Order: sequence, then structure tokens, then C-alpha cells
Amino acid sequence: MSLPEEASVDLQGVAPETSTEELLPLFRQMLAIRRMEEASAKAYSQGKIGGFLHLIIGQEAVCVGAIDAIGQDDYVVATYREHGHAYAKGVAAAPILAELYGKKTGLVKGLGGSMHLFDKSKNFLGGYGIVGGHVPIACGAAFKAKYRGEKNVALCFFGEGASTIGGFQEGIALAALWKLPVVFICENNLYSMGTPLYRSLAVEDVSMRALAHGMARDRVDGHDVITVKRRIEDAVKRARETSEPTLVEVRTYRFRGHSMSDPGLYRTRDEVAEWKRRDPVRIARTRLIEELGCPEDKIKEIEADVKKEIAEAVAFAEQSPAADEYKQYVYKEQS
Ligand SMILES: Cc1ncc(C[n+]2csc(CCOP(=O)(O)OP(=O)(O)O)c2C)c(N)n1
Repeated sequence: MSLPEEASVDLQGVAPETSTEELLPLFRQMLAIRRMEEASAKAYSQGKIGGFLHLIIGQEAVCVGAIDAIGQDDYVVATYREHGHAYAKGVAAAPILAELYGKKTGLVKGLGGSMHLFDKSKNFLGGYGIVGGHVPIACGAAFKAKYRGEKNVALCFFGEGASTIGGFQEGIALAALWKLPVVFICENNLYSMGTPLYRSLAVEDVSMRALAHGMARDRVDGHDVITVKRRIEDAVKRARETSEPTLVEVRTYRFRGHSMSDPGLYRTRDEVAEWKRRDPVRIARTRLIEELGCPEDKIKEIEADVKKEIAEAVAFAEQSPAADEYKQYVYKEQS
């Protein structure tokens, strides 16, 4: 599949102004997520992580930019491709990796694994494996905030495949009807597992689905983290000030297969290489150096720091004891 016209047009547009102060921490977060995902891929291929493992490599600017547009008290609800979203919401790499490893020290005590990260203390409300099933959950969090007169909003992340699911349709219908402060963020990476966009959606612009509900919509290229942040900020402002939802489609691309068991043979090497030219981590690094004049030594310092952080998180996961609490929920002593 070739690059969609509109994404190319977006990319040629001018990225919003930023500063080193703003971009540097976002670059660091994206890099840490990239390294955490690479470390988990390695552990998976060594047989240290079981079950399913869906990586977000290539899509980091979406969760990092969007979550930087909200505060601590706001909610995030995501899919099974959610390690980066949890990290961007403030969860440390060590409990995330320990969870993937099925360890007792994992974020949910090794009971959930990769697809079920959850941290109430950070208002990170999951981690869901049922495609589209989490959309009504995000509406519930937004409803709670509105009902109690709080000013919190909910960000709900999902893929374009989820936009064909009943839970998504019901969720956005209710959010529009009840004016819930939720921002629906479709991470359109052009494939639902191995099915390309044009074979699953009659209208490839997912944001168009908002029109049927009189809901605000937006569409943005997801490779510059600041662009994502600014556009989600607009939607968050709408949600916070007028309690109205927005459906935002963010065009992005995953560099690896759907999950670790997918070699991604349905895409050509050229296609993947073409999208890699838009690597969000590299774009941020280049902007920092070439546009903002950030010294390269400063960047290298951050890169070394991230390397250390992830190496320590891996060591923590490897050295932690295996989860055992699940036994009490799975097995029962015979009486
Ligand atoms: C209700 C349901 N149907 C099918 C599946 C199997 N499944 C897992 S991921 C996936 C593809 C979803 O694609 P998309 O929503 O575009 O998200 P992406 O994986 O690209 O991030 C499917 C069909 C599932 N988990 N839940």
C-alpha cells in the first residue's frame, strides 16, 4: 500500500513551534518506550515472556504527544498495544517489564501480562484485549468525572479495526448524546492484524464517523510528537470546557508485525522502509538539533540515561520472583 495522499500533505505542513524545554522530555519518553519495546521483543524471542506481545514501535509519538496534553488526574484507556501509553501516563518501565515477564513485582502482580496493564494510582485504566470493548469503559470514566462535577477528561486509544466494532459505535453514540468529556483517539496504523485499511473500511477516514453523531472531529499525521500534542490539546480543551467529545484520527504506522508471532509478510520491505523515514524518535531528535540548537552531547547524555533506565528495568524483571498469586484464583484445594 502506498502512502496515503493526505498524510503526505500533512507532513509537508509546518510542524508547530516548540522549544527544547518542551520537546526534550517528550523525545526522552519516546526513546525510553522504543528501548523498552525492543527489550521486551528480545526477551520474548528468548522465551522469557509468554502469551501475546504487541509492540508500539513506530507509533510512539501518538501516546506520548496525546498524554502530554492531559494532567495526572485525567484518565487513559487503551488497547493491548499499551505499554507506551502506561509509560507515558507515568508508570515506570520496571513494573511494566516485570508484568510482561509474569513476575510477582509486575504492575498487576503478574496476573495480567502484556495486554492488561492497569494502574489506578496514575489513572491508567488499562490495557484491554477485546478489540473496541474498552471504548464504553472510557465513556464510563468520563461520565463519572462529569457526574461528580470534576473537570477531568478521558483519552481513549484504539486502532482503526476497532472502529468497525459494536462497542466503539455504542460508545461514541453515547458520548455524543450525553456530552461526555472524552477524546477518542484512533491510532490508524493502516492494518488490522494483516488486513489493510482498504479491505476493512469503506470510508478510510475514521474521523468521519463523528459526523453521524454531530461530534467534533480532527485528523492529523502522527509522526511529529508536538503536532499530535497540539491537536489533542484542542480536543482536551473542548472536553474540559464544554464537556464535548472529539474523535481524532491519527495516521501512524507500526514498524513491526501485529504481534511477535506476525512476520508481517503482507507488507513489502519498500513500504516499511518508506514509513521508517518518518520515524517519530528520529524526527524529534533532528528537530532538537537542527531546529532548536540543542547540543548533540545533551542528546547523547539522555540516550545513555535511557539505556541505563531500561537495562535496570530488565534486570529488575529478570531477578524478580515468578508470579504465584494466580494459583489461588485458578486452582482450589480439594476439600
Ligand atoms: C472482539 C475481538 N475481535 C477480534 C480480536 C482479534 N484481534 C486482536 S487485535 C485485532 C486487530 C485490531 O486492529 P486495530 O484495531 O486496527 O488495532 P492495531 O492492532 O492495529 O493497533 C484483532 C482482529 C479481538 N481481540 N477482539
